[in-house]
Amino acid sequence: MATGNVSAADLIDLARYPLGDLEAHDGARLVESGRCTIDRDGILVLDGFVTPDAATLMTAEAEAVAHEAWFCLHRHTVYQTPGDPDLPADDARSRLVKSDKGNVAKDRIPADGPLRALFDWTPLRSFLAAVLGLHELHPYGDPLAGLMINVNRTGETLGWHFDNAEFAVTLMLKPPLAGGTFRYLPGIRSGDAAEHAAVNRVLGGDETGLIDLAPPAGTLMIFRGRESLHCVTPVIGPQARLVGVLSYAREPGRTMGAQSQRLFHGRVS
Ligand SMILES: O=C(O)CCC(=O)C(=O)O
Ligand SMILES: [Fe+2]
Repeated sequence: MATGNVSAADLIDLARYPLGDLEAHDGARLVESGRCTIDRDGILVLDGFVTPDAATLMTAEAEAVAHEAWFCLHRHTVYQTPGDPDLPADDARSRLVKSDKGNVAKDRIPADGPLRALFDWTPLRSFLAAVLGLHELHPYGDPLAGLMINVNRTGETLGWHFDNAEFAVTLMLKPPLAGGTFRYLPGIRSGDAAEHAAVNRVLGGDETGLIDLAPPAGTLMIFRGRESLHCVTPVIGPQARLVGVLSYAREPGRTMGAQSQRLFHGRVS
């Protein structure tokens, strides 16, 4: 497979995931079952979404730019806020966790490479909108955060949190040798005391109901991250965990703002 100007249609296992024609029988069935799964579980895990050859290509691309990652240690509540000093220290809304944020920004990912081809591919957006029950989706307009590669090195972790975005799309590019597990507690965002109690239980170390995923390279995940508490456990071993993060929104031109860019990328676009 050539590396320059790749076509996304050549990257995806279209026999298994017929994204090219969602109106046709097989495409419609894929959408229907994907939608049911997301509605039930808050997550859709598509293993082998990209072909083994494409996964090899994408892993190599990610490894080649991983040194461009910006790293920062971020302390935050599960709601991704700095914490509220007026609340008791044991309140779910003020307890702090830490995240080792490391990511390669979109403008450091080759514009003619496979990850970018997948991100830009219109049928992928149509598929995501269909399984999420949304009218249409647009790629983030942010020149840094629209597409990223999350990099977690040994000992690094993403603390428990709810996403700000209503859903997240990730592609595993390189799993670590051990650790680096994506861990989540489905559907606890009730907005009331039950939610806060559930958050406190998880932060206190209670593992009841937690689901662990450690997928191989080439697995696509579509996740309602605003509804489910989730984290990435510490990476173990010398191999960094590399995950592509594809960001889309209901409206065109969504950006992050200079403050977030400075915090998560160390610069402003
Ligand atoms: O790296 C992952 O698998 C998930 C990352 C995540 O939860 C996030 O970036 O908000
Ligand atoms: Fe998240």
